[in-house]
Amino acid sequence: MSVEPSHTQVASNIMLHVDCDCFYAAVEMRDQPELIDVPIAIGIEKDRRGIVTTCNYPARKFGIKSAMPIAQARSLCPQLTVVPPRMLLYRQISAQVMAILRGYSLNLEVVSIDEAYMTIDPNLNANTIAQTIRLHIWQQLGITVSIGIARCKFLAKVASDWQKPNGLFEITPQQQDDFLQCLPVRRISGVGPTFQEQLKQLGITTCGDAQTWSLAGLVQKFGRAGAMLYQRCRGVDNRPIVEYRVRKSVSVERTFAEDLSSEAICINALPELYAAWQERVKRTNFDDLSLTPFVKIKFEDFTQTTVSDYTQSTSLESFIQLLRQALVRKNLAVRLIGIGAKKRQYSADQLSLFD
Ligand code: TTP
Ligand code: MG
Repeated sequence: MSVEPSHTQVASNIMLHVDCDCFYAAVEMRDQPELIDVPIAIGIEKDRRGIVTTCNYPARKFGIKSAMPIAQARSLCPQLTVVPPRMLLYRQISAQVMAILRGYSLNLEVVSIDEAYMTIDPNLNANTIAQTIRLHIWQQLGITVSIGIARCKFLAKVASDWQKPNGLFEITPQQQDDFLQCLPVRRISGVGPTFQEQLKQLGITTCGDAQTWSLAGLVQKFGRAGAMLYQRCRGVDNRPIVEYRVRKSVSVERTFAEDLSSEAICINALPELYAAWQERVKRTNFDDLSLTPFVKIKFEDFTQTTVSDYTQSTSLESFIQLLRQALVRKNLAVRLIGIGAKKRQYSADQLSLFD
């Protein structure tokens, strides 16, 4: 059966990806303008193990990044100003950003504290709307956002990053093919360092390179990830806007000032983490019976491992048992312990019972 293209077909919606620029740092610079032109990082420096949550663009020039130990950031930039985070304020501003966005489209998906996808009517001028949104957020909240415009989520996200900070970039349907030819595959979310390396071995570094591969070839090499790559490198991404996300896990973690050097010391650290985790669970709608507990540890060499067991309950004893299993995987001191629980996976049939 052949399918004739329909000329009356309604053009699909235009996708916008909105992402605040150096979000936590932007809020601090707004409130303390003397920080605008100096390198700053947001984090807690009270012990040697603090981590950079984010940093402003002057700090990025020194190579400082999110998730880097503050000590390392300081060695890259001795004059770095470290500002403690004000999470409550960031959450409030995040809610205000999202409220502004909802004024422009009700089809909105909040992806993280500073990022959302939204669709707009194809008959409207996306560029004008995006500029209006950027100005609106700047005037009302005093922070800048970057916006990407494209025909799907993946390209809209690439586009919002393209001219960061304070940028606006559109990939029009006419430009899309040329844009993809040169786009590095590492820009596709899901193509991490290991996958990138495997692709490089095959001579694939850009989406254009990947397009020369057949679906069967990519699937044979990489399974589902190969099928995803086949689609994305052609600009195909049918993921819709998901307005309400269901929280799938609740966890807490702690990086210790000194590495924990024995099993007993690690176990001693658990009750405090467990209490913090229970507090967090109380604030969500998690039902104890549907949870699978897990423990994550990061060793002194920065490798990490996670153990979970759906047959276990979420009692402190269960977490201790999981922690023991994780610890035997490497004979190294422990830098970080995280505990948490995730919702059990149900089949589609079972899920419909809860609609
Ligand atoms: P991002 O949007 O990833 O980063 P950003 O807004 O700071 O910078 P960019 O201009 O590149 O978008 O994350 C949003 C916020 O989430 C960030 O301001 C701080 C927080 N965050 C962490 O706490 N830890 C992390 O590892 C990352 C990546 C972000
Ligand atoms: Mg951001």
